[in-house]
Amino acid sequence: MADRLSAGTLARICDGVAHPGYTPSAHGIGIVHLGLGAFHRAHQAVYTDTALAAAGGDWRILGVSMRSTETAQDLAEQDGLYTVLERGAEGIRPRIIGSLAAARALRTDRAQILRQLSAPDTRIISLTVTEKAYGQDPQTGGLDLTHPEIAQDLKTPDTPQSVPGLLVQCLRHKQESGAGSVTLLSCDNLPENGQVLRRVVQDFAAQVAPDLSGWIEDHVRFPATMVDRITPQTTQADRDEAARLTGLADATPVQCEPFSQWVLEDDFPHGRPAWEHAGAIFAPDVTPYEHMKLRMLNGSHSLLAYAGHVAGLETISACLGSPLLKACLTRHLVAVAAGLAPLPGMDYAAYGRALISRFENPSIAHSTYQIAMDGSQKMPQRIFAPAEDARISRAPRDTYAFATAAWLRYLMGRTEDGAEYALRDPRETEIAEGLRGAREAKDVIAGLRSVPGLLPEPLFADRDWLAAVETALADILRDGALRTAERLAQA
Ligand code: CS2
Repeated sequence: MADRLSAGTLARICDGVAHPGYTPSAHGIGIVHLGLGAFHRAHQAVYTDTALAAAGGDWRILGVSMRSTETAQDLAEQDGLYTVLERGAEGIRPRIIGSLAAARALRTDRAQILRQLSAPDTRIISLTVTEKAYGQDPQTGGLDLTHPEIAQDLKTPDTPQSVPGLLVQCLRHKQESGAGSVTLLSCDNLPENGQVLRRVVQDFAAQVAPDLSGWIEDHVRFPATMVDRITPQTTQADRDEAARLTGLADATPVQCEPFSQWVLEDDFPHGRPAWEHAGAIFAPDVTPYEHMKLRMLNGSHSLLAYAGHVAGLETISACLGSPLLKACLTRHLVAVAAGLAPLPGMDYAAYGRALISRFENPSIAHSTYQIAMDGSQKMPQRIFAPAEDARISRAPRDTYAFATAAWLRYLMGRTEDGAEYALRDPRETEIAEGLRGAREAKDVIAGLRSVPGLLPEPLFADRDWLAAVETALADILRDGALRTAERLAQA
């Protein structure tokens, strides 16, 4: 059995394994990060590790698990150290990351977390909490006051469970103690994620502390970001590989692709790590990058995940192994790129080709079922927004209709082989009710249109769109997702 990775054992790491090029404990905490999942640890924490090695600073991270306690516990036992396994064509490159100073779970360490969140040293609070954690009402864009967690937090604002609730509690403390301003940095896959965060925080504050609104306007920044790195869930194989390659056992390594991208608005009045040393791009307007990434990468992911999952394809690389789906994906990327505003220096066709080879990476097993999760929160920005743009500009929409039909087919909860699965969507109860008894495409669509805000107007009020989705869904139900994809690719 290998020794456990920790500050005390780090010196015993196998020769040649990359590890912090600085003394981690010499750097104080400047960031609290909410959402200690694999993505944060494969992305922002790696950028921060590189920045600390290159330029120093008190910018280590306190990582907070909003729900589970396991990851925080595992990381605490490893003094915050963990292994990133970069899986590329030339094999696996392990690297030990030192930017995480501590890891805590909201369920067990609330007081310590609140203290660090409210401390003057905490100049950045960053987030990767998934789309649904913002509690945004899809119809108004504001905070959904009926969201169960939000409704609960409004009654008990001193022990918040939700992200807006916790942030508002922290901002109140900062206001009362004169702890100064802070940057709230959303790193979730939402368009204009900074604005979304500002809105839900302000809406929550308006309910519990109306005098806080002005203070937030003056003291809190909400830069937008675009984040990208394919990071499948950690498996036992990753743990085994980490121990084999580094000589030290890691209970919670992360696996990811070599590619990584981060585009941010540079709005950090109290400084930030020198992330540019790790390749971060600071742009005055992140929106075109967000559109490109959400629509080309994430939209393609969702199309493949729904079509692939119902057809029995378990990973994105397996989907690309199907010439039918690959042709359909290639066509989708061309259509999406045609609808994007030009971005100086960016060649969308080349970006699309690179995406295909990233998706084909044979050493990354990225599960279609994982990506299929939370579709009600993902489809609007990934598929419906470009479809709506295409409606307005009268561009072809069949590829978006197919992706939508594949999602609706997924919502029926049974693969083409008849295997049942859980939808894993925050709106799954309403979806199941809407679908009760529906078998035919027409009834499925009508049933889901009765679920408020799930299928957005005016897109679904458009007869041509409705007919295209209905035809695609009827085809999928009759001939399967792959045959339907093939027909689309040949159109
Ligand atoms: C994926 C993303 O799970 C999903 O919905 O589309 O997590 C995707 O892998 C990342 O955004 C890549 O940067």
